[in-house]
Amino acid sequence: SAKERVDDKYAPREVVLYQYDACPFCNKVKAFLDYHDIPYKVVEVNPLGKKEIKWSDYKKVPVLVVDGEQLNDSTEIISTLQRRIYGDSMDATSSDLESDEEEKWRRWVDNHLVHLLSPNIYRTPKEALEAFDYLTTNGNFSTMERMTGKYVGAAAMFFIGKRLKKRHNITDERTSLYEAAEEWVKALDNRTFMGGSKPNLADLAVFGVLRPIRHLQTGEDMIAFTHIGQWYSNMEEAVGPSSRLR
Ligand code: GSH
Repeated sequence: SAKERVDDKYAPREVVLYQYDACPFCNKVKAFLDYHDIPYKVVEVNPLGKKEIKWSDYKKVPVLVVDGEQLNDSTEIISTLQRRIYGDSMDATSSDLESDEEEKWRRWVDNHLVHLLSPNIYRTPKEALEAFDYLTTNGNFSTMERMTGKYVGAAAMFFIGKRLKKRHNITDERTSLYEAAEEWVKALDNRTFMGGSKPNLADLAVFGVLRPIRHLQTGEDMIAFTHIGQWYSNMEEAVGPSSRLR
């Protein structure tokens, strides 16, 4: 199996993820934890007020608390966990070659791929409504917020999507997303995963940010109109079921 098990010696004891359920950055961290079968608790943060992270100076999600220690920023969190899990056991020579590529594509996810998501999922009023409905179903909102939020929120996101599109110089959001998907497939260069027979951190990052949009119209279109589907299925199988504690 492509699954990675963590040596008990390095496994964290208690892991708590402060998140928004559909946030791409949070989903990167979840993909890493799920893949490594690291059990974690989730605290769903209410984005209006964020009282669940009042105790923190850092005001974004994800925040991961590992055995009492706070880690911020998805990429930092994953790098820190990776170092702790593998530390000295990493074979320096063979991994050095890969790490340039791996790092390059992890940066590509943070600097390019994530910016394509909002303009796509909120592209049309219909899609904005679908996406917003999905986000609020799993998110931490009061009934009142949920009810008033649906149309107002979807409309707001529709316009925010347009503004982000402009800011990141995107002319056609679907074309840009399809191009990104094909760029990734090309980078795989016929390997099952960028990491070879097992996913590396770039595979987990791409998969993580795409997972929350997979069953929205955007995700369905991306699977239908690009060649990313095979890799995506391989990732689903490699990552396996969530290790989230209920
Ligand atoms: N670079 C950070 C990471 O990779 O974790 C970005 C995290 C981020 O921007 N998170 C968003 C956030 O918390 C949610 S998707 N925004 C602040 C807010 O909601 O007020």
